[in-house]
Amino acid sequence: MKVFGYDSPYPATFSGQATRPAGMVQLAMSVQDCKTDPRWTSVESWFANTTNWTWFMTNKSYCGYDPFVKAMRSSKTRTLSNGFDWFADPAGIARNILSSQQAGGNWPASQDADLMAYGEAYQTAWAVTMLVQGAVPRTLTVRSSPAAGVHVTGTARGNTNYAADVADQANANLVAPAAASISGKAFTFVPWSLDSAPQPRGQMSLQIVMAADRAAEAIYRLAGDVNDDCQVNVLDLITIRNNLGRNVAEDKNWQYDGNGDGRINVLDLIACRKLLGAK
Ligand SMILES: [Ca+2]
Ligand SMILES: [Ca+2]
Repeated sequence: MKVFGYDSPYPATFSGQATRPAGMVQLAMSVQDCKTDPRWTSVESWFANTTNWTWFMTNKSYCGYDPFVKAMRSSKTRTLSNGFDWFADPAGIARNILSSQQAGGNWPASQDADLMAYGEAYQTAWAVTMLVQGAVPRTLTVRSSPAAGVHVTGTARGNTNYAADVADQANANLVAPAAASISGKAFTFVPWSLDSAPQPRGQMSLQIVMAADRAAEAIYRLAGDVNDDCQVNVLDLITIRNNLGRNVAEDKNWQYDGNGDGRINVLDLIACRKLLGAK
């Protein structure tokens, strides 16, 4: 049987459990949108079939599991097209591998004729690698507004805008600089926004539990620029006027409190007027 050019002396169904995922690894590494490639979808749907999956699990062929884990991880496939969590589901690969672990912590030698001679150490190394690497990493998207180009430090550091891979369930930390120069203008950090929820003002360090893909945005302000157009002009005065008396704790009203005294009143209009012309 040939799958993606692999040839095998084994019967079709047996060889497919290693050649199918090995082909998926190649697709994940060499085709940009591999998940829409018909070669991928045909093989993926094979694994998404419960009967095939049960057969795959029953065989306990780590020679097949290993490329499958690599294919899923490199393509960031957390669940198959039938919604099945191939790693963490009770019928998934993680518990299947763990169910073979022996009291001493090791795994028994493979029952595959070709691999048996390599013994317990070989199978144990393979099992541990799959358990550690199998969980698909989460994506942390980090942006800054009103413009990109801010250097964020912490465990998931980078220059905005960027996306970082973080291990599933791990903690990530982002630290925004208090001041940033964007297109030659001096901006001041205000708050982080995490998954669109504003965080405390002035808190530059953000702790994130990566139990899902998450999105953080560092929000900066040019003093006086309340409508986010990177200029301070009459439109900002009008915007403040339209929000006079509003509660600063609600929504994004804090941005109209230019002098930071917790109220939106005429003093903020005066403060903004002094900044007119700043760019
Ligand atoms: Ca403005
Ligand atoms: Ca105020």
